[in-house]
Amino acid sequence: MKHPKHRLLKLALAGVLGAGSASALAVPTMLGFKTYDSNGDGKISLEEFQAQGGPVKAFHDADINRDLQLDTDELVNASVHNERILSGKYIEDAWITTKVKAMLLKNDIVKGLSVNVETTQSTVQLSGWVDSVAQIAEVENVTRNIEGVKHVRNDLLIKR
Ligand SMILES: [Ca+2]
Ligand SMILES: [Ca+2]
Repeated sequence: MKHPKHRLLKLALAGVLGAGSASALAVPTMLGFKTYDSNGDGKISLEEFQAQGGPVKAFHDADINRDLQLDTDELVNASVHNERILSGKYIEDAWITTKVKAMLLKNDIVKGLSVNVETTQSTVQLSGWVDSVAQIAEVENVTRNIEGVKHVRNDLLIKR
């Protein structure tokens, strides 16, 4: 049984992450910022990104502050991320698991909870019991910000 609020939160997060095509991850970053920024406003919109053949999912992955625009830093990050994928340099799953656990321990909002962390091919699976929706969000937030984490599966539940 899933707590209704938990479900709502998951839906909200899914909305933020966008419903783009999950296929091609490749970002044609070799083109450079100015090639993308066709209207010259210093930011790359989704339309501009797609016009150069950039996949929707890559755009959302790269848009760290989620303002639906890519700035230079975000494009550079996407580029680095992309090169890692292309060269097969995945950050090791065990390292990610260790790092997530360490960061959760340091976090005042969620420390002391028994959160299970498992990583498979850079996807982190979270499970266990917490006390509130805020804690679910915080655990997910902490996890997403760990370097090398590509996806988070959040199956945390709220204790009754
Ligand atoms: Ca622009
Ligand atoms: Ca942005």
